[in-house]
Amino acid sequence: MSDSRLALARGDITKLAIDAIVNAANTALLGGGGVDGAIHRAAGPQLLAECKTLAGCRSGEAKITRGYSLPARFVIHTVGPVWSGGESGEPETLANCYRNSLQIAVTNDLRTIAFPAISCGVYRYPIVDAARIAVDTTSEFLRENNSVEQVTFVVSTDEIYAAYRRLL
Ligand code: AR6
Repeated sequence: MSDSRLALARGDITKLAIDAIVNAANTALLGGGGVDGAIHRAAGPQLLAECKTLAGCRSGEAKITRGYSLPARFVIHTVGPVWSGGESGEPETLANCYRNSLQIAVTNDLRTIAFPAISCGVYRYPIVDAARIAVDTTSEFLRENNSVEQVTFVVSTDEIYAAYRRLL
C-alpha cells in the first residue's frame, strides 16, 4: 500500500505551480538537455546566473535555487548516476538523489515537491529499477518526515508511467 502523499502524473514538470521541482542536472549545474534544458528555458537566464554561484554538484547530492520565471518557487538540482552496468554504486547514488532532495525540501520548509525520472533519459538508468528506487526511497523518507505534504512523480513516457503505476 503506497503512501497517500505520493502522486503520479504525466506531463511537463516545468508547468507545476508547487513549492519545488527537482532538476535532473549534471555536475556542472550549468544546464543541458532533457528536463534540465526545459527547466532552464522556462525559468529564464537568472536561473543559470544563480547556478553559476553554486560551484557544481556531486552525483547523488542536491542544491537549491529560486525558480525565477517558473511557476514553482524553487528548483532543487540533483545529479543522478550515469548507468554503467550497476556495479559502480548507481543504485546508492540514485537513492541519495531522492533522499538529499527531500531533505533540502524539509530544511527549507517546502511542502509540495515534484521529481522527474532522474537518470532515466540521457543517463540510461533501467527504468523499472529506477522507478523502484524512486518510490522506495521516497516512501521511506516520508515515513520519518511529516512536513512534506505531497511528492509527485512527473514522467514523460508511457513506459516510465507504467513502471511507476505498478508501484503506486
Ligand atoms: N518534464 C518531465 N520529465 C521530462 C521533461 C519535462 N519537461 N523533459 C524530459 N523529461 P534526462 P538524466 C524526462 O535526460 O537521464 C541533461 O542533459 C525524460 O524523458 O532529462 O538524469 C542534464 O544536463 C526522462 O524520462 O535526465 C544531464 O547532463 C527524464 O526526464 C543529463 O541530461 C530524465 O531524463 C541527465 O540525464
